[in-house]
Amino acid sequence: MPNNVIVLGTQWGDEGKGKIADLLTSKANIVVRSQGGNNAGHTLVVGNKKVVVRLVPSGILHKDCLCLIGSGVVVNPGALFEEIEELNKAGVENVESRIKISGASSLLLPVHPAIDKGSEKLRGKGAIGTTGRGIGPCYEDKVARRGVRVGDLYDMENFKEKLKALLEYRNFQLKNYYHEPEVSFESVLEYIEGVRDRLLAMVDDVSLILDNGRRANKKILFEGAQGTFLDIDYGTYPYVTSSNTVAGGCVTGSGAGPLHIDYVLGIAKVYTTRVGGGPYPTELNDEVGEGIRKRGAEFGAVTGRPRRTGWYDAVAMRRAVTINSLTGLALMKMDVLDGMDEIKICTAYKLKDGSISQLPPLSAHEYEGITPVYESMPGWKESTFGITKWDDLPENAKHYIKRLEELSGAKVAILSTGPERDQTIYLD
Ligand code: 2SA
Ligand code: MG
Repeated sequence: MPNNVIVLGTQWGDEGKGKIADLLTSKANIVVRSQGGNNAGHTLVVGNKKVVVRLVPSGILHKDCLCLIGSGVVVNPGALFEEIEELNKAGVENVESRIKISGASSLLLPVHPAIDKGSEKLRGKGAIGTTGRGIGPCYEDKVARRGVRVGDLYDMENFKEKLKALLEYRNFQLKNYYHEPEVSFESVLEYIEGVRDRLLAMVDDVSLILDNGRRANKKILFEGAQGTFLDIDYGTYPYVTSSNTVAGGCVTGSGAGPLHIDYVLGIAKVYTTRVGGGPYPTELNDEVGEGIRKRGAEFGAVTGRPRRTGWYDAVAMRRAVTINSLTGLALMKMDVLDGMDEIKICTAYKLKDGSISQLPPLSAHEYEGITPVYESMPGWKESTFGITKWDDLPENAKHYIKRLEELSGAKVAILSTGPERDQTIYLD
């Protein structure tokens, strides 16, 4: 693997980024998160231990790896410290001293989840199905230039003024639009004072650390969260998250220069899943989909929500390959498709007017009336669980993967056959 690698999801999140990031971080010196917050849930399995990281970069399990939280991340200090406690309890070494946070990252405050829940309620049938963590409202405040940032905590007089203005605005909404209890200035200030010193001790110049690391020939991993089709610009808007989940976001959200990326690794499952609302052309609302959910244990890592399941979507993948300038693909959860008679791949969309499209539309409403055009392939009866060599795969499984590669236009570099680190096939 080259030095500066982006790892990101090419579907709707939960592609298995945690496992791949964890594999690559065993060699990485630095891992950086550039967007999202504790809406992410990256499940890492090491030995018989299962750890879910949310805000903390996946590199944390490797004791010499430096973990950076970039300016594009929304930081909930309480959630961060809880996560650090869990990692400490799991026996991970020097957790807190290895995490560095950009002073330009946004502070997610106790008022943000309240707004998130209030606005979801107001959306009614059109609810986005957010994680309820306050991610969207925190980004709203950032973009509206009324947000508070981690670096604001250096000057508490200035911070208090900003906080007062922010809460005045948000409490007006809570009271008048959402009919939810207001969040008092005193309670937020007390909370912030309780986390301030500890948080400030972690602040550093993330952009500079990355540049120094690059010059010193260090291995740097940019860890994406959520997935390409949850991107605020290129996802199925408005059923998206509030940050840029595509490769470009890894650059702006970390402060690394755009020319300093050597490889973009896209992660996809050999089928698809989605949590929350929004278009999903290949969704299976039948026992086939139920089987995939059961065998794949497709439930949200953060909220426990059952994930929607469906066939692999090569149309969406075409867009993911170009928009992220994917160098290679890691295909995950191969074993979940074991034992099926037939497997389908969506190769095109048939639009409402009958025309055929090779690429997905840009907005959610344009998905109305779309039906997937499927190609059918025979399944395989043998188990692929834990296989580590390409040659050991059933012939039909090989054909399936080769077909996915052909349709996507990106090279398959990794194939995962189980949750453990060594249940992996490397292809060259
Ligand atoms: P939000 O909370 O504003 O980011 O929600 C907006 C949409 O983004 C989706 N979203 C996700 N989809 C999959 N996985 C995510 N993280 C957790 C996980 C989810 C969980 O890794 O398992 O535990 O439920 C994630 N985060 C955001 C969300 O479903 C909305 O569609
Ligand atoms: Mg996840």
